[in-house]
Amino acid sequence: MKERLQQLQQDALSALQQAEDLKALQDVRVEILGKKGSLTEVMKGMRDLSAEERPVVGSLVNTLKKEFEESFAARQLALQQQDIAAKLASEKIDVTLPGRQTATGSLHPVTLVSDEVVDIFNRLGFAVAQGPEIEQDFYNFEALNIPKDHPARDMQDTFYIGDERVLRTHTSPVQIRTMLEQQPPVRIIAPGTVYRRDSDLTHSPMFHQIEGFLVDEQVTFADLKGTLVHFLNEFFGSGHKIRFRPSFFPFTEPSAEVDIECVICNGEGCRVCGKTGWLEILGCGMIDPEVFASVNYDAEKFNGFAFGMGLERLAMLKYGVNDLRLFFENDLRFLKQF
Ligand code: 2NM
Repeated sequence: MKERLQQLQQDALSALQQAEDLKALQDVRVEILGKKGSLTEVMKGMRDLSAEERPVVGSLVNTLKKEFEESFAARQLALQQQDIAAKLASEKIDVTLPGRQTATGSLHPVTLVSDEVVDIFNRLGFAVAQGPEIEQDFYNFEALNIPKDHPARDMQDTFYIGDERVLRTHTSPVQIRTMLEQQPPVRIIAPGTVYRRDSDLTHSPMFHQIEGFLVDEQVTFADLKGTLVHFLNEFFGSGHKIRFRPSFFPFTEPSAEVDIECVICNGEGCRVCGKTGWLEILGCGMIDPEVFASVNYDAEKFNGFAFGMGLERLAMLKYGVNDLRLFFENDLRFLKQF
């Protein structure tokens, strides 16, 4: 009996050692100590033993059982640690690997140029103003001293929405709205999308403008000149000659167009400047008293200047883009370069 038990124990302990995982280990335990386990069967059989044998076998069974439990616990711990080690090894990450690049997108070149122009004028005390793209005839034309028979009002040039409303053809209606809401002194810069019925290699029916104006007492053409020369030196870098040519706009008097020495060929003459050495860059002038009358400003007390320019044109010159259509096609190979 004693030998049989010792053999059983030896087999049980070696089965524990051979169990490869926790499940197999548990199976060994059931085989030995389960309801029909081999040691359990021995304990059941103790009934049939004699009174002298029973305590001897009982004590031996208890010792063996304790030994088995200890062995089991040790093996269990070893297998658990083995599991944790395997898990740690398989889940190991190299924190020094570079992260995955996320696609962040970038700003459109027209936005970049708009932001830069706004920034320059912000530093001069101009605030940004915006207005609707669908505009009433009054704000887009009437208040700007553009008469009823003016060619700019023609169906050929302007997108009409009914009789009274248009897609704004410039951002000047923003200035009218501002003047109707605020008394001088005012300094405003208005970037935005505008629309004209024009579509060819060098014209898009939707494009972008930035216009600005200043109204105060005692504003002179010298203030206009100083402001715009400062702007052009900031935007294109100083060192380019700048000239003011007389011009005409219904909403300014006197009016001028401003040219800058070609920033591509430095005045030598090239394709971009049409061999003239000069680039037309903006329009400007002293705000016409008729405009002040439309917004109920006292033209005897106040005067001011205004200016406007095309953002696509600025972007073409700044970034050396030679085809206007690139700004509207949204080809990522183009946009990714900014
Ligand atoms: C230009 C050229 C000259 C202009 C005038 C006004 C307003 F509303 F104050 F009268 N806003 N913008 C203006 C003047 C715009 O763009 C070529």
